[in-house]
Amino acid sequence: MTTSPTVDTPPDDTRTRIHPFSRMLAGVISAGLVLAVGEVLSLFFSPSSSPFLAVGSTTVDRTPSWAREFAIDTFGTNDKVALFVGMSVLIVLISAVAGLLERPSRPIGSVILAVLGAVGVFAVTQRPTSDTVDVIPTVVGVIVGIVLLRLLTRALVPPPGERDGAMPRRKFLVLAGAAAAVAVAAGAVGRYVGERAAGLADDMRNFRIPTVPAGNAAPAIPAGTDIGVDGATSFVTANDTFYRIDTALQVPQLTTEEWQLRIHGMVDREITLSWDDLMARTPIERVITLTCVSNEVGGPLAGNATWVGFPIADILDEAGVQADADMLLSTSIDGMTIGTPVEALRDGRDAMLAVSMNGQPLPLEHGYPVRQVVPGLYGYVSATKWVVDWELTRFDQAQAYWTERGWGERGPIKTASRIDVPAAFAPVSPGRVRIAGTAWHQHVGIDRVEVRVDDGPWQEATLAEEYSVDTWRQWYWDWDATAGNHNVQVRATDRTGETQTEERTPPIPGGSTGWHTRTIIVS
Ligand SMILES: Nc1nc2c(c(=O)[nH]1)N[C@H]1C(S)=C(S)[C@@H](COP(=O)(O)O)O[C@H]1N2
Ligand SMILES: [Mo]
Repeated sequence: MTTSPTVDTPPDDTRTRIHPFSRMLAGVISAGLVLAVGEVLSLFFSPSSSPFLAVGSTTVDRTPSWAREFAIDTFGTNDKVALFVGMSVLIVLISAVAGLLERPSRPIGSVILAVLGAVGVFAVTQRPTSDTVDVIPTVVGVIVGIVLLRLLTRALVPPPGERDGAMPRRKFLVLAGAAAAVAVAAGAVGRYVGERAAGLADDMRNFRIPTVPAGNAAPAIPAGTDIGVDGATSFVTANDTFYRIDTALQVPQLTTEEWQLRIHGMVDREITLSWDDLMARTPIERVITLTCVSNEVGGPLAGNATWVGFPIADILDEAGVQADADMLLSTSIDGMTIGTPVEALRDGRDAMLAVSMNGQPLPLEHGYPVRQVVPGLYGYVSATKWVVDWELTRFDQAQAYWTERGWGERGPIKTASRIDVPAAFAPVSPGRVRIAGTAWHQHVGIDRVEVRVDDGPWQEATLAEEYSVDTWRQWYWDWDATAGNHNVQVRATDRTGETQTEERTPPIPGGSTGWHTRTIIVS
């Protein structure tokens, strides 16, 4: 025990000279909180925004080659571990000193933390892929850490008039304990989630699209499937503009190694497919247009892509579907359930477990590593992304997610057509105007598209070349526009001869109906 200060010794500095161990602890815990806050916030930015990792990576980048060789020689494949241990020891030492030097009236320790933070900020800016905003996790972490250090240091000062004992004060212990617990928990969560993301990035980088035998390749896409009108829907939709619809607040992160598909229920044999099992099968390649039941008349929720995957029917045959099973209830890793009529999966159409979209692994948002694609059914009854479970069951025994919420049970696609060009409110001059758009009725086909202006006679539009009945069909029609406001309308007729109904119905429960109308101002 040191000499006790007298009541009239004013500066807290003297009094905080007690409890050196507690003060060092305060410094270390504060530095830990800086790192933990940085780690957690980095999840919302990029991996290179984690201060600890950024300092580590920048150190590696800047290590002279003799030191690097020394490290590899000495630590072998543990060189990364050695680096992190070394960094941790250094941080503990520096922050212990920071804690020791911090005084309520002389924030030397805070300045040391700020300097450590500056090193972190510098390291983040040195990362090849970092943005300016990536320094935010470090900066916020340092501010939180300094606030904690100041609070802890102040908690060690006994109130005026009170003689301090040998034990750190209770307020300090509670605060330090809580902060340490928060730092450890946050740091662990941050590291875990961050590592998962890094593992997934690796998995996607190493992903090999299965080689499709020549006989299973999709026919080449003829140039005539595109109509070449600026602003009109292109035949193939790029992955990054493909519509995305799902209930996932956070995109599921599932590696090929973690993925498996369990097939059970009304089957003769339960099967669990691993990624390798799936890859051992023979893939097919198909061009298929996907559409969403929630699409309003004229809406954007449709896209067309080249998919590589594995026929669902063959897998079902291996499991042996029992005669009275009429529903495949598929479940995704995030718990979405989708009920698909077994008939649609076994009637010869190209229903597939897709693993690739337009020559790329499935993008994460579109179901990496495995999703279903079924021509002719809306997505909500067929296109399960991140699919991991198949139960063969019956429509009178099971209900899928959207059916429980009032949507139709089976979801066959309705014929749809839409005007893309001229765009809404686009300035149009009198004279020849090319009106263009797309139309679809997957697995049935589009035979005719008609356009009319101001309730005049229907005029037949020119159709693009048909790729297959499973894809949409683009169209255009040339109009001699006169000045004024005009209503242009479109309707399509499918291969069965049925023309779209004029009756407007909302998307729920079975998809919207009605003719798409666009007002065009010609002046
Ligand atoms: N796991 C999961 N799969 C899902 C959904 C979902 O919410 N979760 N939505 C479905 C719906 S409603 C549609 S229209 C399609 C959309 O697929 P996309 O986002 O790849 O365009 O995915 C289907 N698959
Ligand atoms: Mo959908």
